[in-house]
Amino acid sequence: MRIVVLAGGIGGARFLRGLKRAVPDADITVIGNTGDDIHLFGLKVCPDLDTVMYTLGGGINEEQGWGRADETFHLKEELAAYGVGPEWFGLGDRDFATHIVRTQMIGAGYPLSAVTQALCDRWQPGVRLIPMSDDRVETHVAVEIDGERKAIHFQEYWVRLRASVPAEAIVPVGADQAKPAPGVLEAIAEADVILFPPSNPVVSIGTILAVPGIREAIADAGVPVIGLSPIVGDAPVRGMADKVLAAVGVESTAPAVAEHYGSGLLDGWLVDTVDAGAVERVEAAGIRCRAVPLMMTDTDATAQMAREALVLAEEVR
Ligand code: GDP
Ligand code: FO1
Ligand code: CA
Repeated sequence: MRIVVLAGGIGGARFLRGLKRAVPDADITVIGNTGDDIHLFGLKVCPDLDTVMYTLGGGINEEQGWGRADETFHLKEELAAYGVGPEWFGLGDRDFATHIVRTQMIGAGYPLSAVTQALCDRWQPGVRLIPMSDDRVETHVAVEIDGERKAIHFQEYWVRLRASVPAEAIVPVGADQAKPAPGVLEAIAEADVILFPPSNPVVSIGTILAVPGIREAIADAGVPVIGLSPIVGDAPVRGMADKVLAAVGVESTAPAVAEHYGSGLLDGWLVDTVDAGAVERVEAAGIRCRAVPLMMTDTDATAQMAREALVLAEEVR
């Protein structure tokens, strides 16, 4: 079975670990979000691609959900001693190596998709990980600080400000000019099923869908498209998705996120059992819906979520 998954960072990566356990023989292609990417200290950092690669490759810091296990921060401390920041973004020594290799290869002329493949040669994530685009896309957030409206990088909004001010708009800068990376449209066209894991609907999956051609390819693929809600009991399970959903005028509830994707894109939607009361509303929007446990407490529980998604796919096929 050929499965295509659109993934952000932690939510996408943890779901993929469960999916791999549920269907060990599946051919899984992951289309990764690169809107979170940031250039720091002259290096290109791709948080969501790295979170997927490290999580599936066994190198992730499990408690944190991002960055490397067994990490140290000597390099960051030495840079800070020179007064060189930003101090608010925690790049560790082990993680730095990934960004150095990536930046060096890009400087040598390799596209990000080829670089990602080379990095995955080491980590062996057991899926084909492709960035959504080789072109630079950077999510910016419009905020008002001290009466002044400005656009800041998504990481500054998320990590430095902890989403503490309202997001007035989310702009995937460069997305309109970006082309899907090689293999993205082909994987979608050849898929047997397409899954939206419980990733952020705005700044993870929304950014991938903003690359011209990807949304259309998914809608035209003619195979089941099934999503799993990242919102449980009217709040994100983790992170601050409510802040970015508000910016696009979507309430933080499981049915509202399904309606935001819409029946033109989604065929099926899984909500958590605590949101069972929302099933009817989702089905009224033309999207088949089931309520099942959606907490990724461990890989077995997550594998069960993946199985439920595949069962729903067969129901709508
Ligand atoms: P990020 O790029 O690291 O923010 O990760 P993603 O975009 O892939 O996923 C973030 C989303 O995962 C958040 O909106 C969370 O609500 C959601 N999430 C995290 N853990 C769980 C879980 O156990 N169950 C569900 N349903 N959603 C989760
Ligand atoms: N998230 C944080 O909350 N604080 C950090 O200092 C931080 C550093 C970091 C370094 C590398 C990396 O791959 C991810 C990192 N993240 C950090 C996570 C990440 O930037 C965000 O959680 C996601 O991009 C949100 O979607
Ligand atoms: Ca992310």
